[in-house]
Amino acid sequence: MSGTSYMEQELRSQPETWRAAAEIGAAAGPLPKAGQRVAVVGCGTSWFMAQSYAALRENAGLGVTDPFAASEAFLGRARGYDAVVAITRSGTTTEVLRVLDAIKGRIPTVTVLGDPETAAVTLSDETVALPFADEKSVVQTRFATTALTLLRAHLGEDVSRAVSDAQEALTAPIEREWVDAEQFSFLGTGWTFGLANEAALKMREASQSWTESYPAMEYRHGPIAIAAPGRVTWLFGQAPEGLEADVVRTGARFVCHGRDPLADLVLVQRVALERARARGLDPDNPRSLTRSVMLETPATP
Ligand code: F1P
Repeated sequence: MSGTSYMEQELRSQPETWRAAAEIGAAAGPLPKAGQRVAVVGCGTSWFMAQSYAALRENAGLGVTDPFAASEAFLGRARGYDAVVAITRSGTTTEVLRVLDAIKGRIPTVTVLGDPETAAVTLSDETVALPFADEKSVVQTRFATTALTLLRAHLGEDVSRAVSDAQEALTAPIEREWVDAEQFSFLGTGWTFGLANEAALKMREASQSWTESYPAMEYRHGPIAIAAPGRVTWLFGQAPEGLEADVVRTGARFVCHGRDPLADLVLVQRVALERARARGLDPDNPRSLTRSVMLETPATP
């Protein structure tokens, strides 16, 4: 691989696209208001961003927020949702379109998307388009993190430290041990659990690596059995008491940085790229993956 893959160009633009999204998010827009009961849906990377947003919104006391994989969304009347947020880079993912179609006219929807010329726009009541964060690489990096930055800003967070930490994460050294490691377990708590899921998916998609992800406090309940020399346990955010010592005892490498956790995900994206290069893989065209999953059946069964 040359050093000019789309994935590399796109991931390097994140501080800029985050800044732009923060401005949009901070302005009043169609995103859910404080107090509304919200469901958030997406697939793959977009589902994991939904998980992070939901935890942030709930923890900020802004209202019930439930994340769902679009294919497993429970949006029945009894749940009383005031709004559904859909996240999709492509705007063409079948499961997301099916959800939008099924609840049209019943629950107000707002879709955060990369491509505004797609079916998701016609099926949504409102949209927030981030075309400047859309991507050519199949493997998503900047759209996902830019969408989450938009949502963080909309929740009232000051994301300026995240932006400067992302800048720093673009030049932080990548350790040889991370490129060569046999296995990664990514951990998080609260909103960083979604980031852990996304980090694990990124490594699988871009570099066919063996990765797992768990809520940090679940790790000792079985998954730590996988930790061993030559393997890495990477934690986003604050380490629960005693966890580092427990991991170090296994001989696995424990990694936990002080930068904003979303910026730490940028470093993992770079590690995924390096691992792809080391294995002669093209991260822009990963095995068995396409830009979006478009199933043959129409939106309405
Ligand atoms: C969602 C998604 C990607 C995944 C794969 C298939 O796309 O699941 O996260 O990497 O390429 O599509 P989207 O709905 O955000 O466009």
